[in-house]
Amino acid sequence: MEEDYVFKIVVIGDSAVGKTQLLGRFTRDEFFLDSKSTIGIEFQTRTVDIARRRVKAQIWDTAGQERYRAVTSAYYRGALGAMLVYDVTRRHTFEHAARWVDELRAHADKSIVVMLIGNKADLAGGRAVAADEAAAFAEEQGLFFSEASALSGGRVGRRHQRQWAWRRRRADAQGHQAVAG
Ligand SMILES: Nc1nc2c(ncn2[C@@H]2O[C@H](COP(=O)(O)OP(=O)(O)OP(=O)(O)O)[C@@H](O)[C@H]2O)c(=O)[nH]1
Ligand SMILES: [Mg+2]
Repeated sequence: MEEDYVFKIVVIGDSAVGKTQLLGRFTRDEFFLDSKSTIGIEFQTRTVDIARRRVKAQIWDTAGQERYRAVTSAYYRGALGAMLVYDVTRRHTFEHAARWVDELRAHADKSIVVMLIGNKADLAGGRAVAADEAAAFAEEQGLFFSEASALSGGRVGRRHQRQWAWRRRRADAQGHQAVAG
């Protein structure tokens, strides 16, 4: 069945924060403990029904490792949403979030919707970033915020669905359909 909308979403954040695993959890409900670092760019899709419309999310994933990052503008082109992921157990990945926000402001559409995601929330004992602190940063930067766990699957589905419902309304308001493929 044809989809009514195709939304491009990009996933960004430092290496090993769990971007690829979050994506795998969401699109195939899979998780691999020994995943390999991403090289280049990949995308995965999942179609969901929201308010009687078929919405295909085309979610782009790339390497957080600096040495693989040849992409900038092309990666962000046409993206309606971004998921900026950090690892709640590694503080520097949260501290780098401000730099990722700068990169978005430099290369992405001004109206892009950004969700800050504190991943690995299952590792409660190793927590190095308080949810309140991240929520405050998100508010100051105008981002949505949620913690998640690609390992346990916590909150991944509902969060995305909320994001899409929101985006579909916006797409309706702007009168555009099927932005890609
Ligand atoms: N405990 C736990 N481990 C996770 C979670 N998500 C990812 N991991 C682990 O963290 C490591 C890195 O995950 P990836 O998804 O490959 O990280 P990435 O952000 O895609 O990394 P790059 O591709 O290098 O940018 C892997 O060993 C995963 O198994 C999670 O929610 N909880
Ligand atoms: Mg990856």
